[in-house]
Amino acid sequence: MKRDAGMDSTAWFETISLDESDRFPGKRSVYVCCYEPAGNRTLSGLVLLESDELHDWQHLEGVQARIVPDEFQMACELARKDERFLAALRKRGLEDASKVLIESWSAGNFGNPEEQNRRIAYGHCWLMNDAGDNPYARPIANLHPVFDLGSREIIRIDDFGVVPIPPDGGPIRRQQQRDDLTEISITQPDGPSFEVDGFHVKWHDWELQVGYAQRDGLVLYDIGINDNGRLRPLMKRASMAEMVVPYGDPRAANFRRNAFDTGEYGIGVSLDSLTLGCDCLGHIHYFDICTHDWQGNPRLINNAVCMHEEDYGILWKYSVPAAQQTTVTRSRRLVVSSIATIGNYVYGFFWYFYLDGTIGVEVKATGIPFPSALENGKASPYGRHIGDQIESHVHQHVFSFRFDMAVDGELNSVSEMNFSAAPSGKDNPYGNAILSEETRFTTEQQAQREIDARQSRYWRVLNPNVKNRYGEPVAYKLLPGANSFPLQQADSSMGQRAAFMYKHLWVTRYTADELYPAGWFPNQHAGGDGLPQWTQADRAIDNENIVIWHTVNYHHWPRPEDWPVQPVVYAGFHWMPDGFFDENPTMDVPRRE
Ligand SMILES: [Cu+2]
Repeated sequence: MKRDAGMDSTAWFETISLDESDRFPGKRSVYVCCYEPAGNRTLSGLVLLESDELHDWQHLEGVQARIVPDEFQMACELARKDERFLAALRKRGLEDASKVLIESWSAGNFGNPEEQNRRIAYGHCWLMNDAGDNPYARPIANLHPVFDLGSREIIRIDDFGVVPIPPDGGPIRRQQQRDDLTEISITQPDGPSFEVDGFHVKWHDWELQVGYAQRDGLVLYDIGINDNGRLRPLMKRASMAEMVVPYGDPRAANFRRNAFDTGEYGIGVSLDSLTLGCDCLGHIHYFDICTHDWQGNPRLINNAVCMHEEDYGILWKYSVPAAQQTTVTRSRRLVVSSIATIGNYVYGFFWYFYLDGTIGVEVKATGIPFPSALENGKASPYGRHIGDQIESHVHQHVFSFRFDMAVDGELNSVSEMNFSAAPSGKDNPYGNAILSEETRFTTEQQAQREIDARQSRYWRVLNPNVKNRYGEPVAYKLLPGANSFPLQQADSSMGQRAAFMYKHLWVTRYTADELYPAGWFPNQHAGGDGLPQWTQADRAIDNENIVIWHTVNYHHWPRPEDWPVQPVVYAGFHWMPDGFFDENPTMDVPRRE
């Protein structure tokens, strides 16, 4: 394959994955992306599996493939042998480079001429703790080897001055563990309520297909719900399509930290193998995922996706006091999840399907917050003192979720709901009137919107061609959860590269290859690709095949309680039926009296 594609033997595979381009309908084809170090070339194309033919194979000028795990390892080893780096370590009293972890983070694009037309990665360094269970325990501030991952060399060492290395805070794994928490075991004596056929899942009224992409990680296809014997589609494809974590410290090289974990590294390649009783509890169905290593050989991730049912408290309840009668039903949800470890951080991506037609989307963030060393014994204005001589800087975790919608069919529309207090006056004599306003979007540029809690704002995806019992178009609403606003200047390098984060809602007309909101190749990209570029066409989106993009921003001002390991924090939102059904669809759920 490498020879046919005009590459030398050093070329490695960034991605071999399902081709979702519609280029060859009805045929099995895969998308392939390679990087050839010798020529610093990124190449991509499609391979037809039956005939082994290569199509659209091209060298992508000025583009850098994602950074793969092997490059992390290679860069770490390069630095440990580099005389300039070892000298910088000695300046800090460090003799043993094997105890130093060097991670090659994406470098961004800040216009540095020395970094143009090369495959640059920016190093961050830590000294491991003596117990060996925290490689990030002791940050080595201000020391950054700058790598050319293509030519496999260190082009320079950025050293902004010695900062004392924080003391060893001891092991994370404490010897003394409490014994007053009794065991919780979850059993389903009759087995689970779901049926699995390969990757196809049926549960309650729900049907969906579990899928995978190397960038997105978990992808759900063909989500639909059975309603009186009719399978009603909702979404053709749903995934977390991009995420970026910009940090807010402008000093030394700290402005560099803004990883696009999806587009620059890949959530899918970083999925954990999950363990029963640890990651998941109850009656679990695991899906194994087959991906590949950088030589193109298959690599199996066992237990990459976990699926199970969870009791979720009460579903609905009412009482008739006169008859001394109370009726309650129990809620439960189907949970489909995966967890990715990317360097110091760990992200869980959880999809919840509820009996009442609600879909919950939740990110669980944990791991080790990025630690830096205190310079003068005090936290900087951009960080918070969270450990002995350790601060962690303010940052945001910004996620872009992509939904190829199909609410009761392919043609959908989108509207925005806003609520406001009516002005006092003749029509509002008691000052209590609440006005509702629904605005339907007709083109892409109208549909770039922000959250607004003051107006209880949410968005509806409706199908104008299908009406409910009351003559309204059937709809699902996108209800934002806790969210935030980006605090990077929009004209900054970071702001332009992650322009998607300035709007919480984007709507685009479906185009097969528009999968990633910061473009296909964000690594070292100068910015402007993806959503801002596509939506310049301002395509029609009313009663069209449309895609919804929702941005979730988790603002993180670290706490002492986030050290040495951060308890899970949550960010997410819900899709809820909103006139999709004619009444509460759970009236047949067994009641308890
Ligand atoms: Cu954080």
